[in-house]
Amino acid sequence: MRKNKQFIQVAMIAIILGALAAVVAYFGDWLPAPASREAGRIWFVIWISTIVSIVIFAIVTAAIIYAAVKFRAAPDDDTDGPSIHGHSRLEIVWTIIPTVIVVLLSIASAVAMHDNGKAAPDRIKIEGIAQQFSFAFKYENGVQSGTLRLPLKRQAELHLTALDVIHSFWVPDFGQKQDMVPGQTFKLNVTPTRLGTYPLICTELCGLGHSIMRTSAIVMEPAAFEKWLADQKAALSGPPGEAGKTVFTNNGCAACHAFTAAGATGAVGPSLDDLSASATAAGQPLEDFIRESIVAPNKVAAKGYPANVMPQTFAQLPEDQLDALVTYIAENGKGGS
Ligand code: HEC
Ligand SMILES: [Cu+2]
Repeated sequence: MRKNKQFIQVAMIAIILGALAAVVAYFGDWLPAPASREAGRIWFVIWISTIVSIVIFAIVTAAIIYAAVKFRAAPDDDTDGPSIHGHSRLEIVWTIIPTVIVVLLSIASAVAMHDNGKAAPDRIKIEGIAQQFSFAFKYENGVQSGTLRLPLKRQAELHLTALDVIHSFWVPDFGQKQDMVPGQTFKLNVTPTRLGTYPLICTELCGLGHSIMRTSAIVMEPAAFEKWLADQKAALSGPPGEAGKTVFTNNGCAACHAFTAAGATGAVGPSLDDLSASATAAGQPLEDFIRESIVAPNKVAAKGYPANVMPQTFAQLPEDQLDALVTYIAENGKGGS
């Protein structure tokens, strides 16, 4: 009888604690709402483990609180407690329960990982290249962009690699992290389920500029995505001025440079409006100077500006895009007009 009453009291405490923890877990703003199918599966596993954790937390903490209050020794009680030796049934129970839990969690994770790794027949392939301190994304038609654009509800198979040190691809709303390792290419599937612009960040400490290594993943309506891709392609094969402007915009130059022709006002790097003086100082023809500044930005750092800030990924640009970019900047960055 006494035991029954104790059990009910512990159970009451456990239910109260469990309810409190569940409220904190459910109403706390812990995770972004999943924006991809893959994230949905990962969230499912996270919720299973959260529920298991809450149950264990409630039972263990209830037992501790009950014991601390109920069995507290009186201030003047110096006697030893009863000497207890083993309890086989208890030991079997506390071995079997965790084993079952761990096996169930492994199965749930394995199913989620397997489903997330499955290739859809209509997937698009996108190459992702990381370098200190920027990302570049290349599409199958040759377009390269500093932001990742994805069509809604269609699987994108990202082929991720790095050029210098280890970086890591992370869009919190997509749930997955994937290391980007020089010399290796890893695949990652993303099937976006929500339109929007999501932060895309490097989540592997990769050097001094690690904290600025971020861009966006933009999920678009499929038709708008196809149009964007085709427009980029068309602009790239159009007159050099237009092609160069597209390359300039796609690769995020505007974030760091002021350039009147492109309406850019960035202030991290020097203005590109008047490069003649810099070219003369470097003893190079204007176009050669611009090309070298883009492909090997650290060879000569502009006076008063830090080296290693301008990304080196632009050396990866397809030759025709690089040519168009150089021509475009040379045309509009002579100064003195
Ligand atoms: C993260 C910021 C950043 C981005 C993005 C960036 N740059 Fe730069 N850029 C710099 C900094 C800082 C310098 C000055 C230091 C140096 O020369 O490396 C610079 C220097 C240059 C120079 C030489 C300017 C001079 O006066 O010597 C050119 C040309 C240039 N960038 C073009 C570009 C182009 C084109 C793009 C896009 C494809 C681009 N940059 C993207 C930061 C950036
Ligand atoms: Cu990085």
